[in-house]
Amino acid sequence: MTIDVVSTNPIEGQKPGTSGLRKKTRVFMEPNYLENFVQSIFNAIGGAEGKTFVVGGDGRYFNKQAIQTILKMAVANGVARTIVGRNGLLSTPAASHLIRLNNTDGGLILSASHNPGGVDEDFGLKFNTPNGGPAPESVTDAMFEQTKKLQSYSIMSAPDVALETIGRQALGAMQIDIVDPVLDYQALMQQLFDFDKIRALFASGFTMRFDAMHAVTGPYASAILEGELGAPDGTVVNSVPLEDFGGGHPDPNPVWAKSLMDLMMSDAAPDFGAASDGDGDRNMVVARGVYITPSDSLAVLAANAHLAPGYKSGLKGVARSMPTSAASDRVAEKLGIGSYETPTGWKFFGNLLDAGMATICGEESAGTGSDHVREKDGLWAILLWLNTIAERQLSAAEILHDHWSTYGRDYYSRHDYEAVPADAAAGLMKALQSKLADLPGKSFAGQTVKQADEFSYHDPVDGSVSENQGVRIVFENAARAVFRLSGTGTEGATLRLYLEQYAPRGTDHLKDTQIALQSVKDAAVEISGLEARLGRTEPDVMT
Ligand code: VG1
Ligand code: CO
Repeated sequence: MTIDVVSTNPIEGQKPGTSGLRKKTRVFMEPNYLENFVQSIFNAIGGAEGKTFVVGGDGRYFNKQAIQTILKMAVANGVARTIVGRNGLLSTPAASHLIRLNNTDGGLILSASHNPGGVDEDFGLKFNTPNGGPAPESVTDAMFEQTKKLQSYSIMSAPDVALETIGRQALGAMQIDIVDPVLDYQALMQQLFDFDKIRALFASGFTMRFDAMHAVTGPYASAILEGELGAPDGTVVNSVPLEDFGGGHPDPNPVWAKSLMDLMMSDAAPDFGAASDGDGDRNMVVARGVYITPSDSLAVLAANAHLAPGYKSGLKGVARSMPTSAASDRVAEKLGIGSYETPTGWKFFGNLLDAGMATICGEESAGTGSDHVREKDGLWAILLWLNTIAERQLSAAEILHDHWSTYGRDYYSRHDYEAVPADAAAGLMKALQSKLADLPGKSFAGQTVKQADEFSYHDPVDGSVSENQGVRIVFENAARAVFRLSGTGTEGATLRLYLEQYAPRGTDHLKDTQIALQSVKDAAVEISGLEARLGRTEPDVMT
């Protein structure tokens, strides 16, 4: 029986951010809240009648209940077929792949990514379009408009679907296919990489630790690294997805993956370390004794991708988000291919990938990926590193040092000031914006401003314009500071300060990162009046 619920609690004005709608779990659990957003999605894409969608999430608290609601709403909205990961699990890149592989009309992905999970933590939902990528702004704007005028939603009252049983079942007139979350994704990785070479690498005694952070990539990493590639049992740790990710933030960075970092910096370090986030789209890679920044990882992967079978004909172009360092631009220049600078958020890479202008994309926030799907892909990046190590027969640290001696080093760090009052953060940005024109030529903490502006993106494919994408301050000596407000936080505001200093070929590449960035940080803090405005002297997280 389908019922139309008159919504007594419309989610008026809930705007999807960098990566869908993210809120406290309890907000999503409020009566009608999730339902209203799902109905807004269906309405915003011209209805769901006769369509096929992929549905799955990162397994966090409320994942399964939310999927039951989505399935009952899907059938009430006339959806013909849904493809659902067993037990409601799908990593974001695996969901993107299934959307493409099955020529579907898109997918609903349940995740708050790197944010913690649990009843008092975070939840999220986003819609991906038929190309497998996050909905572009035109679509998320349409969802937002729907949230403002929605009066009711449709849902079927029915018993819960058996999410644990692989195979086909029916819910009313809708077909539901429960699939193994790993199989198709694993087959795709096998096409892209030389599994025989990587298997031989492990067989020769190469050691690795992969920290799944109790999140969704555990089953993927266990099946691929230990099952298929012969890495010793125990290579993958924290491999069982938990609803609260074991109480941590499933954010693969030196702060939240500290035990992996400590191991990699110790005498007991294996040859290679890696981790991925809640929904499996981010990655951290660590060489023995050296943390590899995501910006450097993107550049190294772009420079070496042709060594893997899936990329042997070379890259068409490399794209990075604006706050990501210029390291990948240097590689694109040397390769003579296009390089693109987009706003933060994977959705902006979609058009470049679809148009065949870029093959590899990356963000400073530990996201790297390629045109194999339309999301960033943590395990993909780790496998490309392994393929590179196996081909070049060098350690990860040797590959990194060789990269720096070829291209120079872009020292890089992001400083996050979390949960600051939203008005203080907005005030800081506003004050900065109003003084940008006066900055060039002035000196702060020994750094002279060369150029200061606010980034706006003109999509070269569809001509759309995205304004207010962060403030950039470029200094005379190849340094840069970027200020941006996070679009994924759920508490107050998070100010991100991105710092970068280039050290050309032949100069010292072995400085401590924070020391190398001290003067650009001091200049950025002085220009923005950050300490007085936010009442903070130190960031909460430095990555
Ligand atoms: C952050 C990152 C951004 C990333 C986004 C989603 O956004 O900075 O690079 O695309 O998270 O990542 P923000 O607006 O908080 O800076 V995740 O792994 O959703 O999927
Ligand atoms: Co993620």
